[in-house]
Amino acid sequence: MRIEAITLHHIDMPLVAPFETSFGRETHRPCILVEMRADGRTGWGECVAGAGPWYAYETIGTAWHIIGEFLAPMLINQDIDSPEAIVERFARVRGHPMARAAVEAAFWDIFAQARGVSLARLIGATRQRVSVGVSVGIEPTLAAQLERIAQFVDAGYARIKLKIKPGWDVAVVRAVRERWPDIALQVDANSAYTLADAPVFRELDEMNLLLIEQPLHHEDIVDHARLQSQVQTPICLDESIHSPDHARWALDIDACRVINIKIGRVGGLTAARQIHDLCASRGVPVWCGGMLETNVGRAVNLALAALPNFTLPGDISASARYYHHDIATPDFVLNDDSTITVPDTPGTGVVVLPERLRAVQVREMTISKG
Ligand code: OSB
Ligand code: MG
Repeated sequence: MRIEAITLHHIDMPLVAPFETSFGRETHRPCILVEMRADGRTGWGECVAGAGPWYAYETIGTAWHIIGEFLAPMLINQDIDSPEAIVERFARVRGHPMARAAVEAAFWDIFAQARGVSLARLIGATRQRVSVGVSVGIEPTLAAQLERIAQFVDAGYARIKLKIKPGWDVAVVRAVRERWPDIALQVDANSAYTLADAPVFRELDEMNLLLIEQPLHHEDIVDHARLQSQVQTPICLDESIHSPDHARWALDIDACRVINIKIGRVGGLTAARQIHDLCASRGVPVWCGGMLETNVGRAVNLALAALPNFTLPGDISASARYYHHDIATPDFVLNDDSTITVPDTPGTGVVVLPERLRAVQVREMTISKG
């Protein structure tokens, strides 16, 4: 397939409700959509880099630069016949996984369309519906936090993830456990603690949590291994895992017993699938993380989460939990059994709506030959 043009769309989407983590509070989510044209087909990929370098060092600005100046020019007017060929061409790029992943995703969309199959089927998905939960942001008061969780439980989410930070942890989790003694519950610290906080995690260890996500430094695996040796609850790494090698290193030293796989953070769907396979071979469960994606990114997350070793519920909530008017259709809805149905039409299974896109677009740039 000859890649003719790549257009970047920087958009800014107002969230249905503010989302607060240990690194900050967000009311809007900007992202870059990558539109790729090849052989008369159009594929779309979503870049999950944020407004600022808080969750990761990549931002809208760095991704715009890296895709526009380096990644897109490596592909324009080239014959690319598989996603692996893209991975090979990008292999000499250090870092910038979110930028690489977005371009690779756009190609996967075209590649699946050309074969007339859904992305999920193409990558080896084994289920039609995937179990999902909801990642609940930090609220200003405990009462508001409990109310917010109650809304999601009432909406049918069977797994709740609480964001924690120093001063907003044990007491909050205890209150949630008292109100919902049996609900599947996990916490995510987004790197807000150090090993000196081990006593906090020993207390959380008594609260029947599915896992404790990324308690320590975003680049650390050594201290995570030390903490894992002190608690029974599985530690799950998010921020620390940027590639299949990172996953292997972390598992080799027992730094975690679960991995949150995010396609953007690990540099693409190919790498995400490799981490899935590695974890499966070692009996380590994985789940699909989320980055408040639009339906473009969510569709790819659903295809990934349909692979067999995604045995824990993903952070893939219904479209309406994020945006009033998504830029792509159809919207994803929550089924009665806290699952979301995996798209089964050719490609990623979603279609971008040009007028919706225009309404939220900040800037646009096309890279093409001549
Ligand atoms: O740590 O998993 C995280 C959103 C932005 C950045 C980091 C994280 C998150 C989430 C949101 O938890 C999950 C979702 O998309 O529903
Ligand atoms: Mg996380």
